[in-house]
Amino acid sequence: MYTQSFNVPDTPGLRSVPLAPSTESAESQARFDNKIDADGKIEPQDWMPEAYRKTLVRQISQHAHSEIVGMLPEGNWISRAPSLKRKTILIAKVQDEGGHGLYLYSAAETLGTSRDQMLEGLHSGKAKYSSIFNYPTLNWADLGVVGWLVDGAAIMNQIPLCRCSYGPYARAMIRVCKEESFHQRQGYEALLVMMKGTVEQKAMVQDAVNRWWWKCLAMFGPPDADSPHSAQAMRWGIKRISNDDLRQKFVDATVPQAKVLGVTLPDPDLKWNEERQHHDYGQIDWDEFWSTVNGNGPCNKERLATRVKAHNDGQWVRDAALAYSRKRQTQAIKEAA
Ligand code: BYC
Repeated sequence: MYTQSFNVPDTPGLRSVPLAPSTESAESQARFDNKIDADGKIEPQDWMPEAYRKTLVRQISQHAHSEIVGMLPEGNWISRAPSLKRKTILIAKVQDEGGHGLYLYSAAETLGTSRDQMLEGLHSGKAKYSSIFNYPTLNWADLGVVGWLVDGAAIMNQIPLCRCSYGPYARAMIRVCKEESFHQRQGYEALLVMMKGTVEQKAMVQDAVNRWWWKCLAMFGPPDADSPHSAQAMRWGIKRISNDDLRQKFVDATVPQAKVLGVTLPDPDLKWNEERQHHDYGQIDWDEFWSTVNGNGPCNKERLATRVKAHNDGQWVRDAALAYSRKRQTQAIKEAA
């Protein structure tokens, strides 16, 4: 469905902006600009404008937080998966999300921000994470829909990030996308099985699709005209495709999948537009999106409280690891003396 070979043309849907002015030496700036213009990679040791660094730390750390918080709505279902096979798959998936968070924190650390600083941002509520994880997973059909639609939207957004101008982020995303592709397929397959089941099972799938569809469309971020970061991020080669263009690609890819599955996407305005060669779709409720992003969604408080508790409960592990590492160092010094 979505693979590494998914082809993403460079068709920026946004006006271009000049490179951000810098107070650093003109020579360093020119080297950076040339590399960006030549579609090269910026590496951690390279000079970069502070605004570029800041944008990357913001985006990569928020992405890492999303992966870690994203483990929660699915983790809730590990003990209630309907079969051993589904439980094994779900454990592997949740573990993968934890791994994605760790690659991404590591990528952000190469920009000079410590993991503790990033976690402080998450735990204090200052840093954002994806709006989608503030909604509840009410039953097993939700887990299938999270795989199909939430992971599907995530891949659509993340494949272009494999070509991001910052090397460590781009390389992390290649592995993340391979794993996400599996996640999306397993969700879709779980739904296909349910859709061959009883009337009640089919109704559960449709109900879950009804509840998640619009939230997934909002995952791509605000419309381009209201997206403060997009134009500059595209100029820097961080973002390759705009929020609205990715949303459109997702809608176009999902409509035929819904047909095969036998579910209706809950949008009376959804229809093929021959002239645009794309599907038209209805209005997203942006007030609801911003309310959720700003901390007032159905699960924001619960998600943060769970993360803070997990971090605090793990303090003894970090203390023990540090104590062990100090002991090893002391031993090594003694042996060398
Ligand atoms: N939720 O100017 P914009 C996953 C914020 S992981 C919350 O367009 P940008 C998965 C945005 O941060 C999914 N906030 O920003 C994991 C900004 O606020 P700040 C996560 C959102 O950065 C486990 C403001 O709105 N994926 O799927 O150019 C299991 C203005 O927006 C959202 C990533 O993080 C949102 N949905 O574009 C299963 C991918 N959208 O920072 C699945 C990497 C926007 O100024 N990130 N905001 O306070 C990106 O590609 C970009 O950061 C975004 C936003 C497209 C998300």
